[in-house]
Amino acid sequence: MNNTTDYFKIDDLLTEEHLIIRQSVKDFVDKEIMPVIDECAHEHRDIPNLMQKLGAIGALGPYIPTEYGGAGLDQISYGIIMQELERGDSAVRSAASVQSSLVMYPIYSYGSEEQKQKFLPKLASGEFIGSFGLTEPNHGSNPGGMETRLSKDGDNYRLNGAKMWITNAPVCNIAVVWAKDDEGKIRGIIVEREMEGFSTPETHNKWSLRASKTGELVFDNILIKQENILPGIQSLRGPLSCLNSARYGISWGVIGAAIDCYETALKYSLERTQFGKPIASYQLQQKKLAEFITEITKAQLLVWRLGTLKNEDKATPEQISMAKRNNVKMALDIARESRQIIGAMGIIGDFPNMRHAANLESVITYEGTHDIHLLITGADVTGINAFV
Ligand code: TGC
Ligand code: FAD
Repeated sequence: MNNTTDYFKIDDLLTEEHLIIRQSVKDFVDKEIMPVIDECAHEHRDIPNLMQKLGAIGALGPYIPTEYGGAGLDQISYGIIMQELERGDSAVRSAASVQSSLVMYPIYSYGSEEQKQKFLPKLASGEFIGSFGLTEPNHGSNPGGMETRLSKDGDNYRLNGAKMWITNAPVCNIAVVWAKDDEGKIRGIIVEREMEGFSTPETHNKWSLRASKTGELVFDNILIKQENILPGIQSLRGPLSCLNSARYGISWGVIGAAIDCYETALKYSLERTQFGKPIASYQLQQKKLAEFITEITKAQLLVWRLGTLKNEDKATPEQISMAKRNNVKMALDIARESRQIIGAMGIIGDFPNMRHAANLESVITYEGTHDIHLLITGADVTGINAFV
């Protein structure tokens, strides 16, 4: 019997440091997340002090240099951390990936030295929670059409507009917001909680990512000084480069959710007896389990190779799109199918499969929908852009 989830000995491709990081994040998730996640998701509330706890284990900005409070780790370490966090819940990985890739990364890549010193250490420790505002009510897949405006006002600027579906909006201290200036160029702005005209209404009634807060960012003529504008970027390339990093993390993260579903279903199928035999002895159930571990293994190899390319700064956005698309669908399919193995028990919170499946319905939509990533691959292989 070989019931490992390291079926192709991919651990042999990892360093001693990678394995230590994985074990320590696994221990954190087992101790801090697993005991509370079902209740938090049921009650639609955050995991207590999650950001400070993630900061304490180095999960916020793992690849940001240590001089700015990050952990200075490589891209495979970042992926491994995301995988272990999402084994607990996509909301936990979401919190870490928004903070790391969508808030710290743009400040680190495009911010002034003052902005880096002011914000990065507080974001790395979890003292500050950040959010990322790209999506708008009328512009989801097509962020280039954004209506939020940054208009010149004497020596300063005014910010008007609204963002929607924003992870951690209701609880953020700062938001990295993308808006068009008077020349139509896309600028990155650091909006601070206490700025007059800034509000963040919460989005209620979610059936997915229930242990994570989602909301709007509303800008009512907010006064923005030059010191809050990222000087290093004036194009859609800015937010899309952040998405490359977050999508990469997701392509690792969802493997964690898939592994949790697979392990739960495998154990249940060996223990549950029907017609006098464990259900694991029936071919239909074995087919499902065999396919789960096959798909998990393929996904693991894909992200290991992608992480290696990313460490060498050779990963293309199109490769990242392919990995995000493939791995999220893989995890969602496993979550849905594995829930069936658990029968009626699978619909209650004692088992994680339905919670993961519901979460993954968001993951397959955010950071570029399943269709959009397919079109990115389609454009790459044909040279023809099908978006427009
Ligand atoms: P297009 O004309 O192709 O490009 C505009 C400029 O951007 C550059 N570019 C990229 N740069 C870096 N990385 C990428 N992946 C890039 N893709 C394009 C491009 O070179 C160009 O640069 P420049 O310098 O010439 O101006 O843009 P388009 O308007 O046709 O749109 C392309 C498209 C559809 C692929 C893109 O807009 C897209 O990916 N749409 C999906 C939107 C999306 O993913 N939104 C995510 C919002 S954030 C979120 O969901 C967070 S969830 C967080 C959580 O809780 O975990
Ligand atoms: P639409 O763009 O309206 O798409 C609807 C459907 O049309 C999709 O199936 C799509 O694939 C399809 N479609 C669109 N265009 C095309 C085309 N050209 N060809 C073929 N099919 C097409 N955004 C942020 O900026 N920051 C966040 O922190 C954030 N967090 C999120 C958290 C959650 C829980 C969720 C659910 C979303 C979050 N988002 C965030 C928003 C997310 O990125 C968008 O929902 C996503 O980009 C899709 O946009 P949309 O929902 O407007 O769908």
